[in-house]
Amino acid sequence: MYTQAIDVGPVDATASRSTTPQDDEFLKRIARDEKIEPQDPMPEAYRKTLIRQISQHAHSEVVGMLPEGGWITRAPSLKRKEILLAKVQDEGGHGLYLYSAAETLGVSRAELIDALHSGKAKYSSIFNYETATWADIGTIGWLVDGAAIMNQVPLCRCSYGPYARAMIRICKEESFHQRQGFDIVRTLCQGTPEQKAMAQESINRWWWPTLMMFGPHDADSPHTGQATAWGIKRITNDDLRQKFVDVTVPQAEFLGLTLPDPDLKWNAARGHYDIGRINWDEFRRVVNGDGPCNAERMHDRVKAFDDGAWVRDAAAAHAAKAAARYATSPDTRIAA
Ligand code: BYC
Repeated sequence: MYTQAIDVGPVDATASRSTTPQDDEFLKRIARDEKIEPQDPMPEAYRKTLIRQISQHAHSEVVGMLPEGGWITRAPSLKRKEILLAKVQDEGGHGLYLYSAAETLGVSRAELIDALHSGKAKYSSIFNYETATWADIGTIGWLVDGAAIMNQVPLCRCSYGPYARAMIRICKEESFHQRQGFDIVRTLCQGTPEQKAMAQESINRWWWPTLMMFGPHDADSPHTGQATAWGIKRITNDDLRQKFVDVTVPQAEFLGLTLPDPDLKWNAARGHYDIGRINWDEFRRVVNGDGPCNAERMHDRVKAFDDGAWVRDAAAAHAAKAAARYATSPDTRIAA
C-alpha cells in the first residue's frame, strides 16, 4: 500500500556551517550521500541530534506497545489475537534495534531508559490517546502505522548507517502492521451498521492526533533545517504530512468513511489535498505530559520495567557465568 522507495533527492549540506577541517570533510561526505558509521569522526551536535531522535523513536516504539497490548486478550478471534500479539512483539523488537543503534553513539541504554522514566525524554504524542474500542486497534494500524511508514521510509536513507539499516527491517514490519489495521477497519466497514459506526467513531478521534505525529509545521520546527542539512531527515514534517493525507483520503473513500475535517478538499492547482487547521495547543499539551493517557502510560511502562528486573538480572548472571566458563575453557563457548 505504501512504497518502500520514496525518492528523497540529494542532501543540501550547504545549510551547515563547517568550523573545522574535520567538519568540512564530514559535510563533504554527507553531500556525497555516504553513510556515517560509529567509528567515523562526526560533529558533536550531529551525534547529540541522533541520540535525541533515535532514542525518542525507540521510546515511542516501546510505549506504543501499551495502547495495543491491552487488547490482546480482548481481540475478537484467535486469529486476530495471534496477529495482534505478533504486532506488539514487533514493536518491542523495533525498540531494541533502535536502542542498539543509539548505543553506537556512545550512550548507554540505562541512561536512555532513565531519561524516559524521569520524563526528560519525549516519545510520540500519539500513544497518549485512549484505545477505547476494538476499532481503535484497526485505526492504529491503518492510520498510525501508515503515518509511521510515511515518516520512516525516508529514514532508511538517513546519513547515519546504524539508524538507516535498522529502519529497513522496521519499515517492512510496519507495512504488515498497516495492512492488518486496514484489514480490521475494512472488515468492520463491511459488517453491521453498528460495526461501521464503531469504525467511523474511531477515525473521528484518531485523525487529528495522527496528523500531529509528523511534528510541528516546518516554520515552527526548530530541528528540521539542521537535521535535513545533515541528511538525517530527508523530507520535512509538512511534506510528509501532505504525502500521508494524499494517500489516505482515497483509502477512506474506498472504505466509505469520512475524515473529520470540513476543510479537507482536493486542490487541483497544488495537486494535493488541503486540510484544516491543526490544534497545536492540544499537541503541545500532550507532548508536555498533559494528554488523556500520559500518566497511565508512564506508570505502566515503569511498572513493566521494574517487574522485569529479575529477567535482566538472570540474563546478566547467565552471561557472567558463561563468560567465566569461556575464560577458563574456550571449548564451552558453544554451550554458553
Ligand atoms: N510527539 O523540530 P521538530 C510508531 C518534538 S513509533 C512528541 O520537528 P524533529 C509506532 C520533537 O521531538 C513513531 N514530540 O523535531 C510504534 C522536538 O522536541 P525536542 C515514532 C514531538 O526531531 C508502536 C520538538 O517537538 N516515530 O510509529 O526534527 C506502534 C520539535 O519538533 C512530536 C519516530 O520517532 C510528536 N509527534 O522531528 C505503532 C520517527 N513531533 O527533542 C506505531 C523518527 C515533534 O526538541 N523521528 N516532537 O525536545 C522523527 O522523524 C522526528 O523526530 C519527528 C520530529 C518528525 C518526530
